[in-house]
Amino acid sequence: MGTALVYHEDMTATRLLWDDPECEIERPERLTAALDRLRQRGLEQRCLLLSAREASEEELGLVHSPEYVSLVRETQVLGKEELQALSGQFDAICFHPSTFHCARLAAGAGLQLVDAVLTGAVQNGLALVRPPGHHSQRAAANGFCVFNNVAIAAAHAKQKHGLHRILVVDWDVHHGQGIQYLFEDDPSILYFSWHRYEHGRFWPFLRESDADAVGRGQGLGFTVNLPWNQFDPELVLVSAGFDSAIGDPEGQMQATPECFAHLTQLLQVLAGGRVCAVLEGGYHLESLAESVCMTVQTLLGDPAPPLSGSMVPCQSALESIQSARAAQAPHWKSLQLQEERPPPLLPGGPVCKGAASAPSSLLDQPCLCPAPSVRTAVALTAPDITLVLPPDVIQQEGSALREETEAWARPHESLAREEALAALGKLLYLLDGMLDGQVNSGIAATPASAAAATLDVAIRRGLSHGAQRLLCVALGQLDRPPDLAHDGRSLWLNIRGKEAAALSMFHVSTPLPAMTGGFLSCILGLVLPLAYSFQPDLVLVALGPGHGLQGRHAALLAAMLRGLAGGRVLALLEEDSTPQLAGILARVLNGEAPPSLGASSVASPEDVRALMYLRGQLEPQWKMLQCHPHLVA
Ligand code: Q9C
Ligand code: ZN
Repeated sequence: MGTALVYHEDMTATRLLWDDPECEIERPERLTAALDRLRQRGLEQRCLLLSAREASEEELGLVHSPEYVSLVRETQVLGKEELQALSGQFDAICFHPSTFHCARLAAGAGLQLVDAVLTGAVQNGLALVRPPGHHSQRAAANGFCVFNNVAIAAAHAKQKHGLHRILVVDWDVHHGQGIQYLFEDDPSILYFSWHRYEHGRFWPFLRESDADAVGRGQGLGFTVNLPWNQFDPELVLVSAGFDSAIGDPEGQMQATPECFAHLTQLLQVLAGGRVCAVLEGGYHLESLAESVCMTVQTLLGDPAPPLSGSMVPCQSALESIQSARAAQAPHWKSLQLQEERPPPLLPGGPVCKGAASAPSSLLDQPCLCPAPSVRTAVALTAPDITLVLPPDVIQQEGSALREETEAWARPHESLAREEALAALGKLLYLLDGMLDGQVNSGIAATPASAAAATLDVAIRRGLSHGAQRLLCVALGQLDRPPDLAHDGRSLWLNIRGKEAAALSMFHVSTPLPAMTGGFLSCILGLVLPLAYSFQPDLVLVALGPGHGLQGRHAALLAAMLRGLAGGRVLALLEEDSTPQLAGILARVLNGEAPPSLGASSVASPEDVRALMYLRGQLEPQWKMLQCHPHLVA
């Protein structure tokens, strides 16, 4: 459906007219550097380009007072001295005669983006704007921000499009106190911000930027730091500041450009993929340009490049997450069960043994990340005519050589039958295409009776032909291949049955949760932390016999696993799966948003208990699990 890029070069006009070290970082080159890089990468050409329009004064009035709008309008005719004097009345603001025009274009760009997404002209998009918006308040400019672009867009989405639930995610390094103030009593706009705080010693130095600010009145629980699994937004707006990126002089944080690809991808599973990002901060031109490219590339559906570096959360991050969780728990059912810390009623099972941590030599090896010519290939045994696929998804005809296929099949009785052998040949051909970097992701099918053996071959083939670390997520009755080496190169995660058990840090089994809420917790609280910690360069996800997974759950799982291994994900289905299931998985692996889950039920106490038990068992080895509540082993 496409990605919009909203811009107008007039927004480069506003600039600093006098000496002010605080304001000089917010300069016109921010926009030109980002745009040039998008062009260089061929990303601009893939977008629908929209020329920003000015927001009307009525539209500005959705969140600003008429007096304030007049005040800004009148700056157009002021001289330099008067502009400087007026600027001094605000914190970190430098007016220019073009400020009013630019700020109206910035707000208008956000409105156009929302209109384009909500009328279905595009799926998502980015507005490249100056001045930024999230610090601006009803009657005040603040922190380079004049009109609150994202807040105006949110109010407009409610008023003109009749939406009832809008999620605003603010990943700028600063707290967007302007957005918080404007919507703190409004439960229809969930404002989530992460920001540098330093216990109040980081700009804007506000007590109300802390985790215990949770909104007020009707809006209690709709401000600050939340998981998103009960809100089910209809639209996601992003206050996309890149001053949290590495190299930024203002934020001094360490987020690599790839982080923004992952953040974007995580948000794309919400609201049917309707994501509108609007530029806020970001003052290191190189880092800004790269991060903008990562965001746009992900909006366009390209898989996120793997994250690099240590996946161990630091103590202070854990404390921040814990205090936000505690502050929000009274307002969100999904957090309450976990807060109560149910006792470990599970029959224990063998205590997790294995290496103290993943071998560091493996973690240090860079993952290959070429840009494959085919994003997604479908290798079903009998090409299915009822399969509805986007034009760029390839139906693979090829098969591996007969002798080779037979050699791999030989140890397995269940692979002796002709149909199983034919399916294996297609799978091996697809897998080789992925390992060679020609194909990014794919789907293969196998007769149910041969599912376990086919998966076994796929794992061995993957490990012997280029994958350094292989993650296998197996649903249903599939056992870990018994003679698979315990060398830390494969992580086996089985979701089925009744028992939760961590047989080693690389061999985990968990029950399939009964309801959507439990399934979400399982993915967010177990599968993803393990997967991101492991940093695989190949992911196999197998829906085996009796997997019991609904299509939309399978789609969500595939969409989330696509964040790993640069999107190098191979899904293995049973031959008699429905064409709908194959179709939806192919589209999701190809970068389409999974269908919205709807406002989900919370996890059952049993599901929560199983998850907490496993996290307790595994948390000493997989440190990322510490971000979630767990029972201490
Ligand atoms: N050096 C935005 O990122 N200066 N605004 C802080 C500490 C103000 C940031 C002073 C920063 C404003 C949109
Ligand atoms: Zn900022």
